[in-house]
Amino acid sequence: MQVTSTQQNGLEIKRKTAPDRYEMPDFYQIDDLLTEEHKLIRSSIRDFVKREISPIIEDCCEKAYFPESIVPKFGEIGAFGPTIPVEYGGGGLDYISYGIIMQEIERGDSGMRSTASVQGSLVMYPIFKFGSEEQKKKYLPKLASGEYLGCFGLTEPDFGSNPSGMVTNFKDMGDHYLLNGSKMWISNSPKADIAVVWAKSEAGRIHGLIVERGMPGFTTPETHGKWSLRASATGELVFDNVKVPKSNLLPGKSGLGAPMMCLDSARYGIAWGALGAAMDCYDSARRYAMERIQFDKPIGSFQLIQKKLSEMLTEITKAQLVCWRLGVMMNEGKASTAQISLAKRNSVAIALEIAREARQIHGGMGITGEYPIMRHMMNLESVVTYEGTHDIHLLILGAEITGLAAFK
Ligand code: TGC
Ligand code: FAD
Repeated sequence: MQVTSTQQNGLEIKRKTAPDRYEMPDFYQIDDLLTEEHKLIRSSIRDFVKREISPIIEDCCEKAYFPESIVPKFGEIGAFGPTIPVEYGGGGLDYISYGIIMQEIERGDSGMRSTASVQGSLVMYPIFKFGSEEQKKKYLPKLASGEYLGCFGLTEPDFGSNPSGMVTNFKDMGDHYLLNGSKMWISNSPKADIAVVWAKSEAGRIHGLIVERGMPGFTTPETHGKWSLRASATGELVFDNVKVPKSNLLPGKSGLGAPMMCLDSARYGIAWGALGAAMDCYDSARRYAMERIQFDKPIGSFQLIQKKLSEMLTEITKAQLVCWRLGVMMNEGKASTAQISLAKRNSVAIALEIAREARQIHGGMGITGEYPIMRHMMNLESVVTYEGTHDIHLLILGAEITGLAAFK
């Protein structure tokens, strides 16, 4: 394999020239359920990932480096806000297209998908859904093109699974709001131009506010030492008497339901995305099983390896059908939060299990950056926790089944 290098922000980033040989499994011919436009979108995003992400991603993860230059490129290929109407710079596409885009990007890397899904579902979506016309015109086209990068601040140091307890708050000062508090574990925060921040009013009601980089008292310290999502920039949002113009409050909806609606959209994207990571692990394991010779035979000829591959394909096929059907319901506007929880929880759980089995099939090579397995596995440890943990989604389903919420 040949390796060349480029300088990015003073850091040497290596670019592998070995081809990315990914082929997607489609055992139940789910392609027949897609339109020509869906397939065209998929092939263009797949080409982009093979060209722009696969050659650098292992090195970026090794160096814990967020390749910021990907942001305008995501804008160019329409990865930001695919479902937002064209008049605001979005793609005007359906939810299946959105799912496909997230799947192809996360096939490359979960951290890269985080960058895209936070921008689309957690920054552009709330501005589109709850913002004033002036806010939509001001921010959405710049977010769609990648001129602006955004982040979403819901989680706080003491309030993760229980966001309704948040303490970040704002006071009405007559001609502006005064924002205080902090958010933690925020994807994109160290590089973001704007943050959609959820905070309580003096009446204790949750509202969304758009906070811009450069507002005095607003800082975004980076979180270091992550062994997961290493190519994604994660950080805090700290508000120390930040003066936020009144025109930056999202007027359309208040209460926890507003950020939860954004999470419905983002969790849907993750259901497709994590499946992309699972398919990349399966594809690599299948190929390795046919190429690796032990006891004078390809290891793929042994029953135990075939069992692993067969079980992987079974879970992938089931999850593909769940995601596709959920996409159809999203398009019809009838997918419920619990239906989305089932898909997010299932895709991430099967992806983690497939990554672990694929790691075994690759033997010792599976722990190296020659193959994508360990990187996907470590990334998925974040994906199983963010946007609602594995157990929180189980409880959302439990509440749907019984009518009894077991959170508190
Ligand atoms: P609960 O009493 O159930 O609800 C409070 C109010 O919110 C409303 N609501 C919804 N409305 C619309 N859509 C939804 N999906 C809604 N879910 C809830 C609900 O109707 C109620 O309204 P109202 O008017 O009656 O007050 O709330 P709870 O406090 O009991 O909490 C429920 C729980 C635990 C399910 C929920 O809070 C939860 O999902 N917790 C997990 C938190 C989470 O997912 N955080 C994600 C942070 S963002 C992130 O991780 C980004 S990672 C990005 C990346 O890099 O990809
Ligand atoms: P906790 O809520 O403290 O949970 C700890 C454990 O307790 C979990 O196993 C959980 O399932 C369990 N638990 C909690 N409550 C219950 C209960 N009622 N019943 C049973 N078990 C329970 N947040 C944002 O707002 N924006 C972002 O962009 C963002 N990006 C992130 C990026 C990364 C890399 C990570 C790791 C997190 C990110 N998050 C973000 C935060 C993420 O959403 C939270 O980590 C997640 O919601 C869980 O909160 P917590 O970490 O505080 O865990």
